[in-house]
Parts: sequence; C-alpha cells; structure tokens
Amino acid sequence: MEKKWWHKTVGYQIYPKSFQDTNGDGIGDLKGVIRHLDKIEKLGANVIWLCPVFASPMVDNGYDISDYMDIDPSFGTMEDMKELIEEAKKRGIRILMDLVVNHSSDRHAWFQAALKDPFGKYGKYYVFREGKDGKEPNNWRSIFGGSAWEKVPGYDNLYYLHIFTKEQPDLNWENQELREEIYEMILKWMDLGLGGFRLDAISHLKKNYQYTNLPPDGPDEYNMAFEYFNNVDGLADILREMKERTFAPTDALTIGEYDHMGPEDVEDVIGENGSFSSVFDFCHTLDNVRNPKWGNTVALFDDYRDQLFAAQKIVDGRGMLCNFLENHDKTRIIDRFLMPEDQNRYSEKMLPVTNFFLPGIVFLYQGQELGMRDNPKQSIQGFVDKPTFAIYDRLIAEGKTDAEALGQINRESREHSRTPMQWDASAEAGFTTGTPWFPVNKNYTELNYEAEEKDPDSLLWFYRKMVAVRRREDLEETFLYGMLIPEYETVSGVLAYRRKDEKNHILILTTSLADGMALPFADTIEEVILNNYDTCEAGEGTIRLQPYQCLVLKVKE
Ligand code: TEU
Ligand code: CA
Repeated sequence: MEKKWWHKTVGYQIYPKSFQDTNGDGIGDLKGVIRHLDKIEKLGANVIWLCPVFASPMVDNGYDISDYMDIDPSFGTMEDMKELIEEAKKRGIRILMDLVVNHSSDRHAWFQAALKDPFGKYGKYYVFREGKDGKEPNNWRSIFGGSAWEKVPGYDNLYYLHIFTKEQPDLNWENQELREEIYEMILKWMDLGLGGFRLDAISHLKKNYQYTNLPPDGPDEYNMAFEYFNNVDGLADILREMKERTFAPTDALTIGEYDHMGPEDVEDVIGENGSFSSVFDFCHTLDNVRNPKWGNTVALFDDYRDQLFAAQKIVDGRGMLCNFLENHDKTRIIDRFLMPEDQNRYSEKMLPVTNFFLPGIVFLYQGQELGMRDNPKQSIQGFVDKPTFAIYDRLIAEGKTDAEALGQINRESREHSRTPMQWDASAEAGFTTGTPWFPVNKNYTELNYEAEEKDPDSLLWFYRKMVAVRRREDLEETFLYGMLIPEYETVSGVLAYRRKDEKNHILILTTSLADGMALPFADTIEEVILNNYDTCEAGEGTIRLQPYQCLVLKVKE
C-alpha cells in the first residue's frame, strides 16, 4: 500500500450545533470550535470532520444546503471558517467539510428556479416526473418516511423526488451540467486549504428509475425501495468522474458515507485507484442491546465481533475502512452496547479498544471521549428531528401505543447523540449562556469535561492514552500496515486480534464478560501497553481476564 498522510488519521467528528455556543443564542458555532481546538489537540486527533456549516434553513440541521458557497449565519462567517482552518493547521489538525450533494435544500436558488419552470434548465438539476393514475410516479418510500415524491405546487400531475425529507430534493446526477457545477464548488472549497471531505449519503447518487410499483412493505402503500437508490449499477462511474475532476491531483482525505459496500465494490470505492480514501464501516450500527435480537451485552458483543472481522475480510487489505463507534446519526455507544448493569468504569474503557487497533483509520465523535449518554424523553414532544416524528407516526399506524412508540424511539433515536457537549458543571454544562436549542442531558453535573480532566482515572484520560498508543513511534507502522489475525474467535464474550509485522507482534484482548474468564494463553508478554486495570493476570499457559478487561500487549515472536 502506498503510504499517505491520512493513514495516520485519528479523527474527531464535530456536530457544530451542539459543540459550543459563543454568542448566547443557544446554537453552537464556529468560534466555539476554535475555542476548544487545544482540547482536540490534547486528545491526539489530527483531523476534524465538521458536520455541515453551509447556509441552510436547518430542516435537517444543515444537511439541507441552500447555498454551497456560504456559511450559515447561525454558525458564523466565512472569516470564521478561514480562521478555524488556520488555527487547526497550527495544531497539526486538518479540517474535513461535509459535502452534501445527493440533494440540496428546497430553498436553494436552483430548486426555486426549478419550481418556477420545471421543464427549463434548473428543472433538469432535479428529478421531476409525471404522476401515474392520479398518484406518485411510483411507490418508493423516503428514507425519512412517507412517499419519496412530493407534488409540485401549481401542477396537477407533477412530482419531484426526495429520498430524505421533502425539503431535501434529490439532485439529478444524470445531468452533466449539474455535475460540473458541483465540481466547481468542490474545487473552490479545496482552495481554502481543507484537509478533505466527508461525503454525505454518497452511495445514493445513482438511481434506478424503473417506474414499476413494488409490493407495499408496510401499512402505507409504499416500499422502502433501497436497492433502487443505493449502490445502483453505474454509481462507480459517477464517483470516479467526481474524483478525477476534483480530488485526484491532491492528497485530500475523502471519506464516503457508503451504505452496503459489497466485496465487488471495494476496488472501485477504496482500492488503490478507488473513488475515496476511505468509507465509514457501518457493519455494527444496527447492534443495540435494547434490540430483542441481541438483548444482552455478551450476545451483542459476539455478533459485533463477527461483523467487524467479516468487514475486514471483505476489504482484505485492499484499502482502509474508517472504524468508528458513534456519530450524529446513532445512539451513544455505552447505552447501545452495554446493559445498564454492565456499565461501569471498566466496560466503558473496554468498548473503544475493540475496534481502535484494527486496520483502517479511526474516528471519534464529540462527547464519546467523555462517555456521554443517551437522553430519553418523557414525551414524543421532547424530540425535534423531523424523521423522528415520521417514525412515530409509522409506529402508531402499525398499531403501537404511544408508550410503545416512545419506548422504541428512546431506544433507537439518532437525536441522543445531538445533546449539547458537557464542558463543566455550570448552568447548561457550559455549552451556552442562553437557552440551548436542544436540552442538555441532566447528568452533566457529574459527567463533564472539567471533572474528567481533573481525574487521571477518567474515561477522557483513557481515550488520550489509547490515541497515544496508536501514535507511539515504535508501534505506529504495525497498527497502520501490520497483518490482522483474529484470535479466540469462537470464545463467547471475547473479542481479540493480533497485529503483526517484522518489528512488532501486538495482541489486543477485550472481554464483555461480567465475571471475566480464564483463557488458554501461549504468548510471552514483553510489555503491557494499555490496560483498564492495574494488573494483568497472565500465568503459565493461561491468562485471566478480569471483568470487562481490555489489554494491548506486546508479545514475543
Ligand atoms: O445520512 C444518510 C443516511 O442515513 C443514509 O445514507 C443511509 O443509507 C440510510 O440511513 C440507511 O441506513 C446522512 C447524514 O448523516 C444524516 O444526518 C442526514 O440526515 C442524511 O444524510 C440526509 O442528508
Ligand atoms: Ca451561537
């Protein structure tokens, strides 16, 4: 593998709206990100992925862009953005912006022009189609609920496509003129000195426009026709062109949000000449202890392990996955992976070690390093995200009671990850001097950055140590390019693997067992590199793992 700077990525994802408010309007902003750069540097991150900060009516918190060339005033100005890039650079940190080009906002000038003249130039930037038999062109369901088609105001039988909310019309990637506009926009942003991009919903750009209705798969008349708008044949050609026209001559880090990358896609997507540097590995994101399929920490952990190794096998050294546990679309990992009785100082440290030393780059999400938790609501009115209400309506239509629907949403909602960052024990966790746009989790008086900074045994300090291990000069090459050898694969409650090259042989051992366990052990330990306990109980032919222990060991060849 040809070596690249971004192979050393330890990324930190920021959801700016919830990170730090500096002007008292209750909304996080770019100045707030600048304020905390030293902390991100101290954690050891060298890349920041900034969720969208472009001009937006904020129907989807910035994933609905109304002007690609401007910063939303709620986040700050273009000057703030330039300052952030500069200040980050001083600390050895590069900024990735979030490129949302599957769709725009319905407030974008292109879409406004398209509505006025659906058959003119800008109509071809989007997907307008005639309805059938007095209904939508077909019965695709939007990912965020309801029909994927919305009627064009002022027309009897004309619709536009939106696979997310109706305020997020899909751009027409079949139109070369549209593609050119997007490429030009990307190049302009790159001129500012960005580290690269995270590419939103990028596996959806190509659609299979077969207008046959599919059998309804729910109480509504729609079908979640995912395979008609995800990873569709021909997608690779679009992505290759995008790369060639924009990133190719640079050393930008590009990470695709790519659902369902199959073995046959690896080469095209992240191979030597692939369209992106890396993709987020979603293999584990459906795992949830509160899902009856897993239901307990150990069952989930075993399944998670199998999926991690399967994903690595698919890639098979041909590229680098992006290993992560949390993001702004998922619940918090401690609540997702650990039953309440399994949550403690040891288990919360063990979780990130499970995938942090696998081949690939890594990403952490704001607050993960503090162990921030989900924030269940007493009523559906406590939520604010549009898709949440669509999910609620669907559950009610399926016959669930209000309590059941709320219960399910409290278990699964992506909104849990969007509560404000907990900086200290002062009012509103130090996030804002005003009223936060979304309530702070009440646990902030105990669980906050300042408290953990003062406690050398805290999760925050453990994350710092973990990052430092990955970066340790004598080990880094092994973690980046060493061989992966899964270990103890059939032992329930154990997730373990080796990383090996000519220089080092590292064994990573983690367990989800509340009582720990003894494992047969033939290795000779040279150094205990990372441990969530003070002791490592290795003896003649066995090692005793303590409850929820994690170990990174340097062993003899
Ligand atoms: O999420 C995209 C997304 O959820 C789909 O690409 C995914 O394939 C689907 O959910 C099935 O798992 C991104 C952002 O991360 C999210 O916050 C936005 O709301 C969404 O795009 C729309 O821009
Ligand atoms: Ca603000």
